[in-house]
Amino acid sequence: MKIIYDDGHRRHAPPVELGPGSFIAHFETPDRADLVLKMTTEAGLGPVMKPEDFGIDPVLRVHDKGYFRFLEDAYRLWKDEGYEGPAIPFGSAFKRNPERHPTSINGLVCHYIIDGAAPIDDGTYEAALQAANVAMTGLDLILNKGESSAFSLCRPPGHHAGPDYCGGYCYLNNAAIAAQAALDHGLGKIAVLDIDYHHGNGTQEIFWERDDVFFLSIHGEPGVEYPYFTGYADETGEGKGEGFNVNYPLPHGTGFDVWGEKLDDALGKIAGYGPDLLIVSLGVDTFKEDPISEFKLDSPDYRIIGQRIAALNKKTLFIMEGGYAVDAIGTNVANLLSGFSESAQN
Ligand code: Q9C
Ligand code: ZN
Repeated sequence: MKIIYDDGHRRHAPPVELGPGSFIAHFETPDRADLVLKMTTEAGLGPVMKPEDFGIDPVLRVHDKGYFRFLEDAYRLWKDEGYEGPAIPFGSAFKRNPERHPTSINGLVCHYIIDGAAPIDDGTYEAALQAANVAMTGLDLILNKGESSAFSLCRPPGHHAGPDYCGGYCYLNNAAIAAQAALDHGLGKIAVLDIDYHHGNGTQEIFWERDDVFFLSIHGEPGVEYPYFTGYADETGEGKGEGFNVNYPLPHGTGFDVWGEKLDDALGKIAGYGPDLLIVSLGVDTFKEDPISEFKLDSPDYRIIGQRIAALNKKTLFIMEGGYAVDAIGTNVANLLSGFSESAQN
């Protein structure tokens, strides 16, 4: 399985995020991607190739132009204002009117960044756009170059980014951008399976009223877990999208016995939908030793997850999302992709 990677992701390395009661070291570090690359290639996956440039058009099919321009300009405007450190909001525009845009940089930061875990630093825009290109390059391999699967080693991740906001370490929704591009290419139906520990609120929102993208997510209960506002089981989509959004919220402490049952249920629903392409939002923060998460999956479990996904026998694009126990993150991703590759029928 080809791996798409470029070390330009290192340009995004905010020193801090807002933790409870104080600033803390940013969990979403460059060495995450380095470890995933090391362990996947050592496991015999690859070859590794660089992303191609697909420009900003596929991004603007998913994201609001005003938001995208903000992402591009924010750090410069922030520095011009004389601030030290990355741009982090001190307020929330939770009652914002999308027709009204603040004009000051602080106003814009509070309008477009929904929480303290998406600092915008020097290089954030460039890295986020590159991650979207990493996703698009993986898609291109499947659509145009005869590959049946690919691993887009995106960093920063994307699934918390909505149409016009960033949050939770995410700036551009790499999985959503690839899904929309696949439809624009002519595919009819896409399934997005989100197995990151956190609910993929951004992907859910982007495709909420759509029946051509079926979104399924297994994650920590939003009552006690980030992002705290979506991920409940009764969120099923609206309009044409009714029934094409499925959430599996699970309590802290969930192990592979219960998690695996939800995976099987999700895979059964995906098989019934019959997508032309499966996109996996691949977070491994479900690992028992993840520093910010509360599920109890173990390293060998990831191989089984890969095997079960392979049994669907669909073209599959893996997009890297979260996972923070840096020593194990590489092993867990390598196990999942190895399990998939060993079991894949083509
Ligand atoms: N004390 C992803 O996994 N809250 N994002 C962190 C740390 C934000 C997770 C709290 C979690 C965002 C892509
Ligand atoms: Zn996560």
